[in-house]
Amino acid sequence: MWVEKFDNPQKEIFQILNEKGVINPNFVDYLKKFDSKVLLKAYENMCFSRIQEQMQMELNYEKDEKGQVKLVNGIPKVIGKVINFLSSKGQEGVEVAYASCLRPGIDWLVPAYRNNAAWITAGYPVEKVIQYWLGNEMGSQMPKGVNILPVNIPIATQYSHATGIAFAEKYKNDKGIVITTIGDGGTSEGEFSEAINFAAIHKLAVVFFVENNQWSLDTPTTKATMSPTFAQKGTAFGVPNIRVDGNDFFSVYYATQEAIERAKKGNGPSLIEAVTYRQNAHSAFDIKKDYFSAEDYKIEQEWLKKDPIGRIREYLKSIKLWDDNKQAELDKQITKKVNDAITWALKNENVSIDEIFDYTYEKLTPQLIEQKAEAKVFFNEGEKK
Ligand SMILES: Cc1ncc(C[n+]2csc(CCOP(=O)(O)OP(=O)(O)O)c2C)c(N)n1
Ligand SMILES: [Mg+2]
Repeated sequence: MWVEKFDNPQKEIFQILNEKGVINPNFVDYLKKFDSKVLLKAYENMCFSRIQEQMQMELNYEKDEKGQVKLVNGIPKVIGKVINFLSSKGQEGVEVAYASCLRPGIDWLVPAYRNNAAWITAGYPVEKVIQYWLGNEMGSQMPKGVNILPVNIPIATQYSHATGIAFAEKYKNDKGIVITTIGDGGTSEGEFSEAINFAAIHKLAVVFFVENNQWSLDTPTTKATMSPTFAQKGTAFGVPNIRVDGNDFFSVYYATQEAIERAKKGNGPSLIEAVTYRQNAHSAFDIKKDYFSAEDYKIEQEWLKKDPIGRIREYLKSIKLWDDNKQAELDKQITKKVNDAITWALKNENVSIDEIFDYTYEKLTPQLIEQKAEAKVFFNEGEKK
């Protein structure tokens, strides 16, 4: 019976450099010719994102007199300095790879909320990223020419924004392509399907990513869908799709370039499922222990061996592009840059009361005028009487 034969031929995961450092024999030449500048920059971005995330997260922890993070039952004590943060640790391989393919000022990145590594790579200034997570929405204001949409909390709406931008690019005869990304859980939202379908019908230049990091908050992927893969969801919309190893920078980079070429020729969107792993808890306020079973912790150990940064570092060392001295120097530079960014963000942490009230309506309503005055008194921003 045809129904029983139903399966996805692409259940297999495309890899160029696997977790043991073995190169796919069909791609030996591809790696040999890979631009070392692009590769080193990508590696730096991965390291940057990981160090920055850790330093930023530490703003949220209470520390003792010696500067050590205070632990309660083995978990850092949170003080709530950061409104929230959703870490891309473990997903740097996929995020840096697709963001490295964007042409600054031409193409668009339409992210979700867990895309720090992609933001940094695509040119979101780190001090603005930190300012946003400290609670000042001015952090979402991109410098001119940086085509990144703000952090997007309502799941899947970014897919529609991406399709809309690609439609506008086509309408205006512009040349930008759009990369957007969603989590595995996000594929259950209606907008996931609506956006892909519309983009397929109009042959829009969008590359749709699914970052399958095995978890949707506390729900494992196995409970999120009955599809054998997320990639095959594209088949229903007539959209070419592939499942790649999201911890292998090269396979993601290669697949993205192919999808971009397709889009540039006017052949429409593609869907790439990057199979990866969320190494941190869901967010700055989430505790894995509350829902992880002993088996989940075991599986996690296996994933940690596939870490995207370690894998690329070993490869770079094997081709003599990297060593421990270079790493120490890079870590030092990143730490300094992040420290400077944190200092700036802390100085620019507070948004003014005017900013909060002034931009929804052209003219403030009488109620808002009253509320603004009250807020100014409450927050001591009013004129001193
Ligand atoms: C429309 C909408 N519904 C629910 C939520 C609450 N929520 C925040 S994160 C999350 C899980 C998402 O998991 P996934 O799509 O796999 O992304 P990940 O966090 O793993 O990157 C949910 C349900 C939300 N932000 N937006
Ligand atoms: Mg997920």
